[in-house]
Amino acid sequence: MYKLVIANRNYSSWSLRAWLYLVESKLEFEEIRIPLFTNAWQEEIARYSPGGRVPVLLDDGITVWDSLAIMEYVREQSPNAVDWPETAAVRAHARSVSAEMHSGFLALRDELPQNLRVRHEMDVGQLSAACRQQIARIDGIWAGCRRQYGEAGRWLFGDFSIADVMFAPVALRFVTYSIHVSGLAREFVEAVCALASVQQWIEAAQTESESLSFIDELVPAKDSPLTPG
Ligand SMILES: N[C@@H](CCC(=O)N[C@@H](CS)C(=O)NCC(=O)O)C(=O)O
Repeated sequence: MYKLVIANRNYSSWSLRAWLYLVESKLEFEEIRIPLFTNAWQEEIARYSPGGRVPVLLDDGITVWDSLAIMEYVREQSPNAVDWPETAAVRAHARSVSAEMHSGFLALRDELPQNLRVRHEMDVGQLSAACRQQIARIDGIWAGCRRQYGEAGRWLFGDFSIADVMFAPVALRFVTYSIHVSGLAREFVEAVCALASVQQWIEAAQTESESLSFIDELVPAKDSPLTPG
């Protein structure tokens, strides 16, 4: 059985992606949870991954780290796992926006960190220009996908795909910080929030006792010690 190493549900968006992928793929796995940035964090995570970050997937002597590598590995192993869209052109589109998410939106990730337990009326004017531009870009990606593929289903590319997993935590950040998106983009936020697995993750996040003050108090990113992502 797979083992998945994750961090705090409340704060760790990359953990959420790998977990959501396995759950929506209906695969069984055991969870190993290591809270971020405790005294034991570095020593604990080093036991599982040379990269020192979560998520990490352990499969019978094989270690896979990094969310996208985990999803690619699992989809190769399991024919029924959540996949990319079927058509080459749509798949290329889904891969492009997913790669854009995986490697980008750094200002947004810094300034609007995942914090599922709270609601914060963010004054968008206080965000950096880069962050505001990234919010607009994400709105454009989601709205564009819904416009193009909305008739095929409720997700970005019709059926639920790896692209939805990549963007799901961003939808939740927009809820946490009351970030407004356009009507079509809103459909994606609503679809993510309605997912039973996402609700299950959020409920579990609410029972966690750890608190990362630099996120809870919204300390500017340059002053925060490490990046929960
Ligand atoms: N590109 C990685 C990012 C993983 C990542 O940044 N994880 C954060 C938690 S959400 C982490 O482990 N941070 C620990 C640290 O910065 O030391 C992925 O896709 O898995």
